[in-house]
Amino acid sequence: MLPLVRTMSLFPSLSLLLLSVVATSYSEIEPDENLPKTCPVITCASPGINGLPGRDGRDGPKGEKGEPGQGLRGIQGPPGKLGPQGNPGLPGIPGSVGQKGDAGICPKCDDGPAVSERAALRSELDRVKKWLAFALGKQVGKKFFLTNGRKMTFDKVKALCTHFQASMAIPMNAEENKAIAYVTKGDAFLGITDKENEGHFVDLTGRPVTYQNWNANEPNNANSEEHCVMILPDGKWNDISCSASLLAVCEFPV
Ligand code: MMA
Ligand code: CA
Repeated sequence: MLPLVRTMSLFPSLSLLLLSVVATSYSEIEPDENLPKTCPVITCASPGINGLPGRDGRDGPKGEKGEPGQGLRGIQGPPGKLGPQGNPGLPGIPGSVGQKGDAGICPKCDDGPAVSERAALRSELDRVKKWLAFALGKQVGKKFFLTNGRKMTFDKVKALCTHFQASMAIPMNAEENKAIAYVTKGDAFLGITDKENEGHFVDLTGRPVTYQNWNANEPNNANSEEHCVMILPDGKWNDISCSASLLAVCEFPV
């Protein structure tokens, strides 16, 4: 190039000629948009053709961290690992009571003789009851009516029956009434009075009598002093003074 520049300075007309040739050749070439538009008019020495691009420079410093992305959320990941064991919970409420267990076994508890002894006593008691039923009284249902053959006031009969763990005879029905009449042959106190309320007969437990077997024209409360009840030989009833002396008859539970 230098030789050309020097030559052009030496021969301006030649330079113009050369330039026109160059210009002509440039106009025939398609203009390159990427190339800097250099002025083709030469007022000074014409510039040379651009050299090849240099090599890439070294990497710059690392940039600042970017803002979080706005992309779609990913799918849920797999479950995490099992955490540590928690503290023990509070005690639960008590359960319901279980069923009764089986009877225990006790090799040294020798209850064989006691069991056989109870059976023997039960057998003998049954035989004694039969003797009494045969010799002394008459059993009706679960009652035994017995008399000791003695006469006394109402209060004495009541105390006597209580002493023997029995109660005064109270007929609850015709069968029991008949049994009492049979045992006493009549003239015995029954456990019935109207002491509390005249004309309202109740038994010794306070219950109004439901079964009654009054004799004709009874109860008449003769002399206004008859608040107890007696059974006659035929089983009929008569109200009588509690101070009268009549047979004691008691009823015993079987
Ligand atoms: C008569 C009769 C009865 C009365 C007794 C008292 C014999 O019967 O009046 O009602 O209770 O006498 O002894
Ligand atoms: Ca009477």
